[in-house]
Amino acid sequence: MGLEAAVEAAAEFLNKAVKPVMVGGPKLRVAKASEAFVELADACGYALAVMPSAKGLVPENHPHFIGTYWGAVSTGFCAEIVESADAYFPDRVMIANGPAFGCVLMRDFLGALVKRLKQNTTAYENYHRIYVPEGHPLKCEPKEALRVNVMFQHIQKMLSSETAVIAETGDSWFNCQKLKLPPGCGYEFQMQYGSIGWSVTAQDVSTMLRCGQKTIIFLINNGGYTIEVEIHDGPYNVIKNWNYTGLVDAIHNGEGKCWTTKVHCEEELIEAIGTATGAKKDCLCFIEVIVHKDDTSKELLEWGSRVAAANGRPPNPQ
Ligand SMILES: Cc1ncc(C[n+]2csc(CCOP(=O)(O)OP(=O)(O)O)c2C)c(N)n1
Ligand SMILES: [Mg+2]
Repeated sequence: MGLEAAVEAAAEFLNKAVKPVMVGGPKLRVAKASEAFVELADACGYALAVMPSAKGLVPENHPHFIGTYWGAVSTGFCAEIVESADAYFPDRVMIANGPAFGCVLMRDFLGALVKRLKQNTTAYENYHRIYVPEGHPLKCEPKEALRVNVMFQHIQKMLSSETAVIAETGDSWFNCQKLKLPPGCGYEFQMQYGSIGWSVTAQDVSTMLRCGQKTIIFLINNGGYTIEVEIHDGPYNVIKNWNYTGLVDAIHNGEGKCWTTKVHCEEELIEAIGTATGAKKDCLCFIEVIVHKDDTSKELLEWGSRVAAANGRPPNPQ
């Protein structure tokens, strides 16, 4: 009865909306509701966005997919559509500011709505109208110092249904969010705590070698805590440079299959990826990518200045 009442109220509300949008969140994973979410999107035709922490749970090749909704650092044209929508699916069944319905499973709720919503493609059509495709980085000069956006073009080409991206905290947050995931490509991202090192630690490298894992690790050596630089800079953001490939070689110590290299330019990166996916594909491959200390994504600059402003506010009176 709870489900029926929730579906009834939601259908009535959404069928009156002018340009509703669906934004998938990370609870789709625990609710095992990704499929029901897509079936509903197919049935109602709403524009489909994803939260950064839910990347990988919503298919990016869906015909109505409009990108990642992340406030000011959303993918192009996505925030404008989401923020101009007049109806959203909330994370529990609460209709506008009105009644809330308990004891409803997300999967059941989405599945039941499939039969009740009228088609409404307005938000997607608006997105499609205003969308201008992204530019691509300029070609590199021979032996030019490697730029991060050039590197990510090559990582993009490595992705398939056989791969999963594990995005570390730092500027990789933003660069990995911009990857277009092909169907079936996994994605892991740590948003709530943003704990650095969560994606890989020295201990993990040792365990990966012991277990014969064939992970490819890109260590982006930009000489510092760049994400922190963009929030608040100080000498503590410069880190002592280690011989990172030497560190992995020491962990390897002749036991297990391991290959390491350092790259400085696009030519070396292409060669390293060729080796990691070819001759050394049965190894754990560790590629240290050396880039300029100020080579950041534009999203980090935008996000960093907003976090700095929020941190600099006087405290709220209690
Ligand atoms: C365990 C932990 N310590 C400290 C922080 C604060 N912090 C967030 S990002 C960051 C720096 C990340 O630097 P790096 O891994 O080099 O990535 P970059 O920003 O340079 O791409 C720090 C110190 C954190 N989030 N978690
Ligand atoms: Mg760094």
